[in-house]
Amino acid sequence: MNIIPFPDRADWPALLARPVQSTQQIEAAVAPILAQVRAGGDAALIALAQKFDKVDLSTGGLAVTTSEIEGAESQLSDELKAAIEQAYQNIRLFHERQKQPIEKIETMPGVLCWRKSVGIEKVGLYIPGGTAPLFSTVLMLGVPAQLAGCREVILCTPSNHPAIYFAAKLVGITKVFRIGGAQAIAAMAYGTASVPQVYKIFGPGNQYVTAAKMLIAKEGIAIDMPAGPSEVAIYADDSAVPAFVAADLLSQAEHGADSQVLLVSTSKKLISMVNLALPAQLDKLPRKELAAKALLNSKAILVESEADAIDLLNAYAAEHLILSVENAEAVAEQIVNAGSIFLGNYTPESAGDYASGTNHTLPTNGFARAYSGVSLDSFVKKITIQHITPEGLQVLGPVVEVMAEAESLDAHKRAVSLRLASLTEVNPA
Ligand code: HSO
Ligand code: ZN
Repeated sequence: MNIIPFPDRADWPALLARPVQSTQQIEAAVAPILAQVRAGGDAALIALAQKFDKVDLSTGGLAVTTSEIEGAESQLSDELKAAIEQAYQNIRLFHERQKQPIEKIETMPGVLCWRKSVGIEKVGLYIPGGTAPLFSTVLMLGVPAQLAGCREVILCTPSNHPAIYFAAKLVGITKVFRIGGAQAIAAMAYGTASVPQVYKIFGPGNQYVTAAKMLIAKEGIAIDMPAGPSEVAIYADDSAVPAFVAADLLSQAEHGADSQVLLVSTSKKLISMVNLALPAQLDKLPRKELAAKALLNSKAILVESEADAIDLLNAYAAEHLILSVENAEAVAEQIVNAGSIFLGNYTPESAGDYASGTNHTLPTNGFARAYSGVSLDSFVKKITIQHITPEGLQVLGPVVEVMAEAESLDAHKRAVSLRLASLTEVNPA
Protein backbone atom coordinates (compact mmCIF):
# COMPACT_ATOMS: atom_id res chain seq x y z
CA MET A 1 0.00 0.00 0.00
CA ASN A 2 1.04 3.54 -0.66
CA ILE A 3 2.03 5.19 2.60
CA ILE A 4 1.09 8.83 2.99
CA PRO A 5 2.73 10.32 6.06
CA PHE A 6 1.06 13.21 7.88
CA PRO A 7 -0.86 14.78 4.99
CA ASP A 8 -1.85 18.40 5.31
CA ARG A 9 -5.53 18.98 6.07
CA ALA A 10 -5.74 21.06 2.92
CA ASP A 11 -4.80 17.93 0.95
CA TRP A 12 -7.38 15.65 2.57
CA PRO A 13 -10.18 16.21 0.04
CA ALA A 14 -7.96 15.21 -2.88
CA LEU A 15 -6.52 12.31 -0.91
CA LEU A 16 -9.93 10.97 0.06
CA ALA A 17 -11.67 11.61 -3.26
CA ARG A 18 -13.20 8.59 -4.93
CA PRO A 19 -12.39 8.09 -8.60
CA VAL A 20 -14.91 10.03 -10.67
CA GLN A 21 -17.08 7.81 -12.77
CA SER A 22 -18.16 9.35 -16.02
CA THR A 23 -21.80 8.41 -16.00
CA GLN A 24 -22.81 10.31 -19.11
CA GLN A 25 -21.50 7.74 -21.57
CA ILE A 26 -22.99 4.87 -19.65
CA GLU A 27 -26.35 6.59 -19.31
CA ALA A 28 -26.34 7.20 -23.05
CA ALA A 29 -25.85 3.47 -23.62
CA VAL A 30 -28.48 2.50 -21.05
CA ALA A 31 -31.29 4.88 -22.04
CA PRO A 32 -32.10 3.04 -25.32
CA ILE A 33 -32.18 -0.27 -23.43
CA LEU A 34 -34.77 1.15 -21.05
CA ALA A 35 -36.80 2.47 -23.97
CA GLN A 36 -36.59 -0.87 -25.76
CA VAL A 37 -37.94 -2.77 -22.76
CA ARG A 38 -40.64 -0.21 -22.17
CA ALA A 39 -41.85 -0.55 -25.74
CA GLY A 40 -41.15 -4.21 -26.39
CA GLY A 41 -41.77 -5.92 -23.03
CA ASP A 42 -40.90 -9.62 -22.84
CA ALA A 43 -39.83 -9.81 -26.48
CA ALA A 44 -37.30 -7.03 -25.86
CA LEU A 45 -36.00 -8.83 -22.76
CA ILE A 46 -35.49 -12.00 -24.79
CA ALA A 47 -33.73 -10.10 -27.58
CA LEU A 48 -31.47 -8.23 -25.12
CA ALA A 49 -30.51 -11.43 -23.27
CA GLN A 50 -29.54 -12.92 -26.61
CA LYS A 51 -27.55 -9.82 -27.59
CA PHE A 52 -25.70 -9.07 -24.35
CA ASP A 53 -25.55 -12.38 -22.49
CA LYS A 54 -25.82 -14.84 -25.41
CA VAL A 55 -28.61 -16.55 -23.51
CA ASP A 56 -31.73 -17.93 -25.19
CA LEU A 57 -34.73 -17.23 -22.99
CA SER A 58 -37.28 -17.83 -25.73
CA THR A 59 -37.89 -21.48 -24.88
CA GLY A 60 -37.32 -21.82 -21.10
CA GLY A 61 -39.13 -18.58 -20.34
CA LEU A 62 -38.16 -15.58 -18.28
CA ALA A 63 -39.46 -16.91 -14.98
CA VAL A 64 -37.54 -19.48 -12.96
CA THR A 65 -39.93 -22.37 -12.33
CA THR A 66 -41.16 -23.31 -8.87
CA SER A 67 -39.56 -26.72 -9.19
CA GLU A 68 -36.19 -25.10 -9.95
CA ILE A 69 -36.50 -22.93 -6.83
CA GLU A 70 -37.65 -25.87 -4.71
CA GLY A 71 -35.01 -28.17 -6.17
CA ALA A 72 -32.10 -25.82 -5.45
CA GLU A 73 -31.86 -27.15 -1.91
CA SER A 74 -30.78 -30.60 -3.08
CA GLN A 75 -27.79 -29.09 -4.87
CA LEU A 76 -26.33 -27.48 -1.76
CA SER A 77 -24.27 -29.08 0.99
CA ASP A 78 -25.89 -29.42 4.41
CA GLU A 79 -23.12 -27.22 5.74
CA LEU A 80 -23.93 -24.35 3.37
CA LYS A 81 -27.67 -24.69 3.95
CA ALA A 82 -27.16 -24.55 7.72
CA ALA A 83 -24.93 -21.49 7.38
CA ILE A 84 -27.46 -19.68 5.20
CA GLU A 85 -30.22 -20.58 7.65
CA GLN A 86 -28.20 -19.25 10.59
CA ALA A 87 -27.48 -16.01 8.73
CA TYR A 88 -31.17 -15.75 7.87
CA GLN A 89 -32.11 -16.11 11.56
CA ASN A 90 -29.60 -13.48 12.69
CA ILE A 91 -30.55 -10.97 10.01
CA ARG A 92 -34.21 -11.58 10.77
CA LEU A 93 -33.72 -11.08 14.51
CA PHE A 94 -31.82 -7.82 14.04
CA HIS A 95 -34.29 -6.40 11.52
CA GLU A 96 -37.37 -7.60 13.41
CA ARG A 97 -36.36 -5.40 16.36
CA GLN A 98 -36.40 -2.37 14.09
CA LYS A 99 -40.19 -2.51 14.20
CA GLN A 100 -41.48 0.24 16.43
CA PRO A 101 -44.78 0.12 18.28
CA ILE A 102 -47.35 2.71 17.23
CA GLU A 103 -47.34 5.61 19.67
CA LYS A 104 -50.30 7.98 19.64
CA ILE A 105 -49.09 11.43 20.68
CA GLU A 106 -51.52 13.94 22.14
CA THR A 107 -49.88 17.20 21.00
CA MET A 108 -52.66 19.27 22.65
CA PRO A 109 -55.67 18.03 24.59
CA GLY A 110 -57.92 16.32 22.04
CA VAL A 111 -55.35 16.46 19.24
CA LEU A 112 -54.03 12.98 18.50
CA CYS A 113 -51.25 12.27 15.99
CA TRP A 114 -49.56 9.01 15.11
CA ARG A 115 -47.81 7.12 12.32
CA LYS A 116 -48.38 3.70 10.87
CA SER A 117 -45.85 1.75 8.86
CA VAL A 118 -47.00 0.11 5.68
CA GLY A 119 -44.84 -2.19 3.59
CA ILE A 120 -44.26 -0.84 0.08
CA GLU A 121 -46.68 -2.98 -1.89
CA LYS A 122 -44.38 -4.06 -4.71
CA VAL A 123 -40.60 -4.18 -4.56
CA GLY A 124 -38.00 -5.59 -6.92
CA LEU A 125 -34.62 -7.00 -5.93
CA TYR A 126 -31.68 -7.28 -8.28
CA ILE A 127 -28.83 -9.72 -7.75
CA PRO A 128 -26.01 -9.49 -10.28
CA GLY A 129 -24.38 -12.38 -12.07
CA GLY A 130 -20.64 -12.13 -12.42
CA THR A 131 -17.90 -13.89 -10.58
CA ALA A 132 -19.44 -14.00 -7.09
CA PRO A 133 -23.00 -15.33 -6.66
CA LEU A 134 -24.25 -12.86 -4.05
CA PHE A 135 -26.85 -15.02 -2.32
CA SER A 136 -26.05 -13.15 0.90
CA THR A 137 -27.58 -10.07 -0.73
CA VAL A 138 -30.82 -12.02 -1.29
CA LEU A 139 -31.02 -12.35 2.51
CA MET A 140 -30.03 -8.72 3.14
CA LEU A 141 -32.83 -7.44 0.92
CA GLY A 142 -35.33 -10.27 1.20
CA VAL A 143 -35.49 -10.40 5.00
CA PRO A 144 -36.52 -6.76 5.56
CA ALA A 145 -38.92 -7.00 2.59
CA GLN A 146 -40.50 -10.03 4.22
CA LEU A 147 -40.69 -8.37 7.66
CA ALA A 148 -42.12 -5.16 6.20
CA GLY A 149 -44.98 -7.15 4.72
CA CYS A 150 -44.36 -6.09 1.12
CA ARG A 151 -47.18 -7.76 -0.81
CA GLU A 152 -45.15 -8.54 -3.89
CA VAL A 153 -41.40 -9.14 -3.83
CA ILE A 154 -39.77 -10.14 -7.08
CA LEU A 155 -36.17 -11.01 -7.84
CA CYS A 156 -34.25 -10.57 -11.09
CA THR A 157 -30.89 -12.24 -11.50
CA PRO A 158 -28.92 -13.56 -14.44
CA SER A 159 -27.29 -16.07 -12.09
CA ASN A 160 -28.77 -19.54 -11.71
CA HIS A 161 -26.74 -20.40 -8.63
CA PRO A 162 -28.78 -22.75 -6.42
CA ALA A 163 -27.86 -20.79 -3.27
CA ILE A 164 -29.59 -17.72 -4.73
CA TYR A 165 -32.75 -19.76 -5.27
CA PHE A 166 -32.45 -21.34 -1.83
CA ALA A 167 -32.09 -17.93 -0.15
CA ALA A 168 -35.02 -16.61 -2.20
CA LYS A 169 -37.18 -19.46 -0.94
CA LEU A 170 -36.14 -18.78 2.67
CA VAL A 171 -37.29 -15.18 2.44
CA GLY A 172 -40.54 -16.19 0.78
CA ILE A 173 -39.82 -14.98 -2.76
CA THR A 174 -41.64 -17.03 -5.36
CA LYS A 175 -41.19 -14.84 -8.45
CA VAL A 176 -37.65 -15.06 -9.78
CA PHE A 177 -36.72 -13.96 -13.29
CA ARG A 178 -33.62 -14.84 -15.31
CA ILE A 179 -32.98 -11.28 -16.34
CA GLY A 180 -29.76 -9.33 -15.85
CA GLY A 181 -28.28 -5.93 -16.52
CA ALA A 182 -30.00 -2.64 -17.23
CA GLN A 183 -32.87 -4.51 -18.90
CA ALA A 184 -33.75 -6.16 -15.57
CA ILE A 185 -34.08 -2.74 -13.95
CA ALA A 186 -36.24 -1.60 -16.87
CA ALA A 187 -38.44 -4.71 -16.63
CA MET A 188 -39.12 -4.08 -12.94
CA ALA A 189 -39.64 -0.35 -13.44
CA TYR A 190 -42.09 -0.58 -16.34
CA GLY A 191 -43.45 -4.11 -15.98
CA THR A 192 -43.87 -6.56 -18.85
CA ALA A 193 -46.33 -9.39 -19.50
CA SER A 194 -44.14 -11.67 -17.32
CA VAL A 195 -42.49 -9.26 -14.91
CA PRO A 196 -44.69 -7.27 -12.53
CA GLN A 197 -44.02 -3.57 -12.23
CA VAL A 198 -42.68 -2.50 -8.82
CA TYR A 199 -42.53 0.76 -6.91
CA LYS A 200 -39.00 0.45 -5.51
CA ILE A 201 -35.89 -1.33 -6.76
CA PHE A 202 -33.05 -2.57 -4.58
CA GLY A 203 -29.72 -4.24 -5.14
CA PRO A 204 -26.16 -3.94 -6.34
CA GLY A 205 -24.92 -4.14 -9.89
CA ASN A 206 -22.36 -2.98 -12.39
CA GLN A 207 -22.19 0.54 -13.81
CA TYR A 208 -24.95 -0.23 -16.32
CA VAL A 209 -27.31 -1.47 -13.65
CA THR A 210 -26.50 1.55 -11.49
CA ALA A 211 -27.05 3.94 -14.40
CA ALA A 212 -30.38 2.24 -15.15
CA LYS A 213 -31.42 2.69 -11.52
CA MET A 214 -30.45 6.36 -11.59
CA LEU A 215 -32.44 6.90 -14.81
CA ILE A 216 -35.60 5.19 -13.62
CA ALA A 217 -35.31 7.11 -10.32
CA LYS A 218 -35.71 10.27 -12.37
CA GLU A 219 -38.94 8.79 -13.69
CA GLY A 220 -40.39 8.38 -10.23
CA ILE A 221 -39.53 4.77 -9.32
CA ALA A 222 -37.77 4.68 -5.96
CA ILE A 223 -34.35 3.06 -5.58
CA ASP A 224 -32.46 1.96 -2.48
CA MET A 225 -29.49 4.29 -2.94
CA PRO A 226 -26.95 5.44 -5.49
CA ALA A 227 -24.28 2.75 -5.50
CA GLY A 228 -20.55 2.99 -6.14
CA PRO A 229 -17.66 0.56 -5.69
CA SER A 230 -17.47 -1.09 -2.27
CA GLU A 231 -15.07 0.38 0.31
CA VAL A 232 -13.52 -0.16 3.72
CA ALA A 233 -11.55 2.15 5.98
CA ILE A 234 -9.62 0.67 8.86
CA TYR A 235 -8.41 2.70 11.80
CA ALA A 236 -5.81 0.66 13.67
CA ASP A 237 -3.34 1.25 16.48
CA ASP A 238 -0.68 -0.95 18.06
CA SER A 239 -3.35 -3.07 19.73
CA ALA A 240 -4.43 -4.26 16.25
CA VAL A 241 -3.19 -7.56 14.84
CA PRO A 242 -1.46 -6.70 11.54
CA ALA A 243 -2.46 -10.01 9.92
CA PHE A 244 -6.12 -9.36 10.76
CA VAL A 245 -5.95 -5.84 9.35
CA ALA A 246 -4.34 -7.15 6.15
CA ALA A 247 -7.03 -9.82 5.86
CA ASP A 248 -9.80 -7.24 6.23
CA LEU A 249 -8.24 -4.96 3.62
CA LEU A 250 -8.04 -7.89 1.23
CA SER A 251 -11.60 -9.03 1.90
CA GLN A 252 -12.75 -5.69 0.56
CA ALA A 253 -10.15 -5.57 -2.21
CA GLU A 254 -11.30 -8.91 -3.65
CA HIS A 255 -14.71 -7.48 -4.50
CA GLY A 256 -13.29 -5.80 -7.57
CA ALA A 257 -10.47 -3.83 -9.08
CA ASP A 258 -12.33 -0.62 -8.28
CA SER A 259 -12.78 -1.40 -4.55
CA GLN A 260 -11.60 1.35 -2.23
CA VAL A 261 -9.34 0.41 0.66
CA LEU A 262 -7.97 2.80 3.26
CA LEU A 263 -5.82 2.27 6.35
CA VAL A 264 -5.47 5.05 8.91
CA SER A 265 -3.11 4.87 11.85
CA THR A 266 -1.07 6.88 14.30
CA SER A 267 1.47 4.06 14.32
CA LYS A 268 4.12 3.84 11.66
CA LYS A 269 5.03 0.41 12.99
CA LEU A 270 1.50 -0.92 12.51
CA ILE A 271 1.37 0.36 8.95
CA SER A 272 4.66 -1.28 8.02
CA MET A 273 3.62 -4.56 9.63
CA VAL A 274 0.34 -4.58 7.70
CA ASN A 275 2.30 -3.87 4.53
CA LEU A 276 4.53 -6.82 5.34
CA ALA A 277 1.58 -9.14 5.92
CA LEU A 278 -0.26 -8.17 2.73
CA PRO A 279 1.77 -9.85 -0.05
CA ALA A 280 1.79 -13.31 1.50
CA GLN A 281 -1.94 -13.25 2.14
CA LEU A 282 -2.65 -11.76 -1.27
CA ASP A 283 -0.69 -14.49 -2.98
CA LYS A 284 -2.96 -17.20 -1.56
CA LEU A 285 -6.16 -15.66 -2.87
CA PRO A 286 -7.91 -17.10 -5.92
CA ARG A 287 -9.05 -13.57 -6.75
CA LYS A 288 -5.57 -12.12 -6.22
CA GLU A 289 -5.49 -10.27 -9.52
CA LEU A 290 -8.60 -8.26 -8.68
CA ALA A 291 -7.44 -7.65 -5.13
CA ALA A 292 -3.97 -6.59 -6.28
CA LYS A 293 -5.49 -4.05 -8.64
CA ALA A 294 -7.65 -2.62 -5.88
CA LEU A 295 -4.59 -2.38 -3.62
CA LEU A 296 -2.85 -0.25 -6.23
CA ASN A 297 -5.29 2.58 -5.48
CA SER A 298 -5.30 1.92 -1.76
CA LYS A 299 -3.70 4.23 0.78
CA ALA A 300 -2.20 3.92 4.24
CA ILE A 301 -2.40 7.29 5.91
CA LEU A 302 -0.23 8.08 8.89
CA VAL A 303 -1.74 10.73 11.17
CA GLU A 304 -0.43 12.62 14.21
CA SER A 305 -3.24 11.96 16.64
CA GLU A 306 -6.49 10.18 17.32
CA ALA A 307 -8.33 13.47 16.79
CA ASP A 308 -6.84 13.74 13.29
CA ALA A 309 -7.79 10.14 12.55
CA ILE A 310 -11.39 10.74 13.59
CA ASP A 311 -11.66 13.94 11.53
CA LEU A 312 -10.19 12.17 8.52
CA LEU A 313 -12.55 9.19 8.85
CA ASN A 314 -15.53 11.51 9.18
CA ALA A 315 -14.38 13.38 6.10
CA TYR A 316 -14.09 10.12 4.15
CA ALA A 317 -17.49 8.68 5.25
CA ALA A 318 -16.61 5.06 4.56
CA GLU A 319 -19.15 2.43 3.65
CA HIS A 320 -17.47 0.10 6.17
CA LEU A 321 -15.32 1.35 9.03
CA ILE A 322 -13.28 -1.05 11.12
CA LEU A 323 -11.95 0.34 14.40
CA SER A 324 -9.12 -1.92 15.50
CA VAL A 325 -8.06 0.34 18.33
CA GLU A 326 -7.91 -0.07 22.06
CA ASN A 327 -10.76 2.32 22.81
CA ALA A 328 -12.88 1.31 19.81
CA GLU A 329 -16.25 2.00 21.34
CA ALA A 330 -15.26 5.48 22.52
CA VAL A 331 -13.91 6.27 19.05
CA ALA A 332 -17.14 4.98 17.47
CA GLU A 333 -19.03 7.53 19.56
CA GLN A 334 -17.18 10.24 17.69
CA ILE A 335 -17.85 8.85 14.22
CA VAL A 336 -20.61 10.75 12.50
CA ASN A 337 -20.14 9.57 8.92
CA ALA A 338 -19.98 5.84 8.13
CA GLY A 339 -22.27 3.16 6.74
CA SER A 340 -21.47 0.44 9.29
CA ILE A 341 -18.83 0.26 12.04
CA PHE A 342 -16.95 -2.84 13.21
CA LEU A 343 -15.31 -2.75 16.64
CA GLY A 344 -12.20 -4.48 17.92
CA ASN A 345 -9.90 -7.21 16.73
CA TYR A 346 -12.53 -9.90 16.41
CA THR A 347 -15.16 -8.15 14.35
CA PRO A 348 -14.22 -8.58 10.69
CA GLU A 349 -16.28 -6.85 8.04
CA SER A 350 -17.07 -10.32 6.66
CA ALA A 351 -19.23 -10.95 9.73
CA GLY A 352 -21.51 -8.11 8.73
CA ASP A 353 -21.25 -8.99 5.05
CA TYR A 354 -22.81 -12.37 5.72
CA ALA A 355 -24.25 -13.29 8.98
CA SER A 356 -24.01 -11.22 12.18
CA GLY A 357 -27.40 -9.64 11.56
CA THR A 358 -26.70 -6.13 10.26
CA ASN A 359 -27.40 -5.24 6.66
CA HIS A 360 -24.61 -5.17 4.10
CA THR A 361 -26.36 -2.86 1.63
CA LEU A 362 -24.65 0.35 2.64
CA PRO A 363 -23.95 3.83 1.29
CA THR A 364 -20.72 4.12 -0.71
CA ASN A 365 -18.94 7.01 -2.36
CA GLY A 366 -19.32 9.38 0.60
CA PHE A 367 -23.11 9.02 0.65
CA ALA A 368 -22.78 7.89 4.28
CA ARG A 369 -22.69 11.61 5.04
CA ALA A 370 -26.43 11.72 4.38
CA TYR A 371 -27.72 8.20 3.76
CA SER A 372 -28.22 5.13 5.97
CA GLY A 373 -27.80 1.57 4.86
CA VAL A 374 -30.78 -0.59 3.97
CA SER A 375 -32.97 -1.53 6.91
CA LEU A 376 -36.58 -2.34 7.60
CA ASP A 377 -37.33 1.36 7.04
CA SER A 378 -36.22 1.08 3.42
CA PHE A 379 -39.17 -1.23 2.73
CA VAL A 380 -41.91 0.70 4.49
CA LYS A 381 -43.64 4.00 4.19
CA LYS A 382 -44.82 5.81 7.25
CA ILE A 383 -48.30 7.24 6.97
CA THR A 384 -49.24 9.91 9.50
CA ILE A 385 -52.74 9.84 10.97
CA GLN A 386 -54.53 12.43 13.10
CA HIS A 387 -57.82 12.60 14.90
CA ILE A 388 -59.06 15.79 16.54
CA THR A 389 -62.01 15.92 18.92
CA PRO A 390 -64.35 18.93 19.07
CA GLU A 391 -62.56 20.02 22.24
CA GLY A 392 -59.25 19.57 20.44
CA LEU A 393 -60.35 21.80 17.57
CA GLN A 394 -61.38 24.44 20.04
CA VAL A 395 -57.81 24.70 21.32
CA LEU A 396 -55.97 24.10 18.04
CA GLY A 397 -58.37 25.88 15.68
CA PRO A 398 -57.47 29.48 16.64
CA VAL A 399 -53.77 28.71 16.06
CA VAL A 400 -54.56 27.49 12.55
CA GLU A 401 -56.87 30.43 11.85
CA VAL A 402 -54.17 32.96 12.70
CA MET A 403 -51.56 31.21 10.60
CA ALA A 404 -53.87 30.69 7.61
CA GLU A 405 -54.86 34.33 7.64
CA ALA A 406 -51.24 35.42 7.77
CA GLU A 407 -50.49 33.21 4.74
CA SER A 408 -53.48 34.81 2.96
CA LEU A 409 -55.14 31.42 2.57
CA ASP A 410 -58.71 32.17 3.49
CA ALA A 411 -60.22 28.85 2.55
CA HIS A 412 -57.85 27.17 4.98
CA LYS A 413 -59.01 29.48 7.73
CA ARG A 414 -62.65 28.94 6.84
CA ALA A 415 -62.30 25.13 7.10
CA VAL A 416 -61.58 25.72 10.78
CA SER A 417 -63.85 28.71 11.42
CA LEU A 418 -66.94 26.94 10.08
CA ARG A 419 -66.41 24.05 12.42
CA LEU A 420 -65.67 26.27 15.41
CA ALA A 421 -68.85 28.23 14.71
CA SER A 422 -70.89 25.02 14.51
CA LEU A 423 -69.54 24.00 17.90
CA THR A 424 -70.55 27.29 19.52
CA GLU A 425 -74.03 26.97 18.00
CA VAL A 426 -74.52 23.50 19.50
CA ASN A 427 -72.99 24.41 22.86
CA PRO A 428 -73.45 28.10 23.40
CA ALA A 429 -70.87 29.16 25.94
N1 HSO B 1 -19.00 -6.17 1.14
C1 HSO B 1 -20.13 -6.19 0.23
C2 HSO B 1 -21.17 -7.21 0.57
C3 HSO B 1 -20.78 -8.63 0.38
N2 HSO B 1 -19.62 -9.18 0.73
C4 HSO B 1 -21.50 -9.66 -0.14
C5 HSO B 1 -19.62 -10.47 0.48
N3 HSO B 1 -20.77 -10.77 -0.07
C6 HSO B 1 -20.76 -4.79 0.21
O1 HSO B 1 -21.12 -4.32 1.45
ZN1 ZN C 1 -17.86 -8.02 1.13
